[in-house]
Amino acid sequence: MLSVDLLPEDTVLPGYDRSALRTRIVHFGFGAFHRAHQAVCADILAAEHQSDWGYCECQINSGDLIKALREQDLLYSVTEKADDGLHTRVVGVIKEALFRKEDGVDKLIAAMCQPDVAIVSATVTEKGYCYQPATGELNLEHPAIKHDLANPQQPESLPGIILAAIKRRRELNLPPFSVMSCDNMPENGRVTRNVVTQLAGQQDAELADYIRQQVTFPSTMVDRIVPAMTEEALQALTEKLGCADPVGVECEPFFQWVIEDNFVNGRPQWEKAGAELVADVVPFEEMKLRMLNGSHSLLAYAGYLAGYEHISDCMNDASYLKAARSLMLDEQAPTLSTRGVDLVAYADSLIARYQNRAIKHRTYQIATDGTQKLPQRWLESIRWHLANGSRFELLALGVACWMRFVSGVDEQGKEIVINDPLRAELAELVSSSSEGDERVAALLSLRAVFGDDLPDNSRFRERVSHHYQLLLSAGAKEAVRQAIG
Ligand code: NAI
Ligand code: CS2
Repeated sequence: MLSVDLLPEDTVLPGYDRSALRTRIVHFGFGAFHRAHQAVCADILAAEHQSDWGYCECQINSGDLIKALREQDLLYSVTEKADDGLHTRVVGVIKEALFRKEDGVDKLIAAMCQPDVAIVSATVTEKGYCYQPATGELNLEHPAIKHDLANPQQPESLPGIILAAIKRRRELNLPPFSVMSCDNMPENGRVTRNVVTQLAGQQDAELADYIRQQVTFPSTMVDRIVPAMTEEALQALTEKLGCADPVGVECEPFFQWVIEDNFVNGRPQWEKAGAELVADVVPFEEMKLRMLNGSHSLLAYAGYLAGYEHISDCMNDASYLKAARSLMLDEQAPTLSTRGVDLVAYADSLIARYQNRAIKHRTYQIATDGTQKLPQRWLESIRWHLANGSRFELLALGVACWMRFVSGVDEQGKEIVINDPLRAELAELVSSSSEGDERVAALLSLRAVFGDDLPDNSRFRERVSHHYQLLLSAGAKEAVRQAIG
């Protein structure tokens, strides 16, 4: 358990009066990323700018971290790691912590109905929104959505729980809150608005209208590499801190947060802690999702297949480094609406971040949930190239590597455990197709991912098949080498 007295002397502790904080933000998804990003920003505001914006942290599924957090006075540590050293702070802005399975969903809804609450935010991974990745619309066939339509008082999906709180606040004559997604989706505010209003529309058209008119869903671009903590990383952290911190996280020093300034009920002065408040987040999101996350996914699938465990291991292979940079600059940058940003400098800064060997970011972690990630990271850019007649060899290689990965057997014949909400559909497509072109055609038929256009596009299919065949015959390292020409 975290014990503040045992921590190294240079640890930054919450030196402010924690009792002066109020629960003004309810956050869903107390994962590694939130702990090292939005919560740190709030902590800086409390420590340096007398902010009273405190958090209620909520977990919809698992509760272990919430239990551990409660045992250590709602405190945890964040350690920034660069090649040349460490920097630890203890975050003190959490006022409450709840999880549905123990506390019950009523408590989560009640937390959002406290008069002081002005913002509900989320980092629940892309799949938590129960949407169709290809369209950004609510997936009415999603089991949790089906459950919530049948049991609107006892919801279990993020859209259902937020909807119940909006409805309750309205009945209580309380002002609405803003709903802010901090997940890696394009126009994450629009996606969140879609799923919440579409779910409302299935039950109560008037409530759906109220949401459209009264609730805002600001979009955000979020960036900080925060790898999942492994047993080994937690053990090493214990040695560094002088005590265990099961809620502790490690991350890179880099931090970026671009927020659409569209809040109905006030917001913290995030700009004082380094965030950028803008009118339109789309150009920032596109740049980050395609250049950073797009290259991450290529390195994740091609790297995993080649036996590279971490992103920094991929950077030791000159072909992989070149492939990542070329994907960013030759295949993603031309598709962007971003203006006034030096994209070459941006690409170089991304490569430098990937080379941080102190950050153990597993390729397997980034390779999870591919069906939820491919559209925004690669497929929109591929559509752009198809329309413009330009080359997209590395993007096509990425799709082929994903197909090879979800086929479930690595280059040494070992099983790959697939972690993806469409795992069952993927397994069915793989087991009912023979290896080679038939497998490519089968996986392309997944319209929830590839939409209605790409499966029938012969140029796209041909380039993916080409790389897929090469992966089968020569392996990932050779396929990457050939793709960079
Ligand atoms: P994590 O695995 O540590 O946490 C995921 C969180 O989502 C957990 O709180 C989990 O309970 C919750 N969750 C998962 N499925 C859910 C569902 N169906 N319904 C409700 N809640 C669900 O992952 P981490 O690192 O915190 O990342 C979360 C998301 O944050 C990513 O998917 C991404 O969108 C975003 N992000 C992550 C970054 C990173 O480097 N880790 C950086 C930038 C954004
Ligand atoms: C990664 C991201 O897990 C993934 O899919 O690409 O979480 C990445 O680390 C962040 O977006 C960096 O900000």
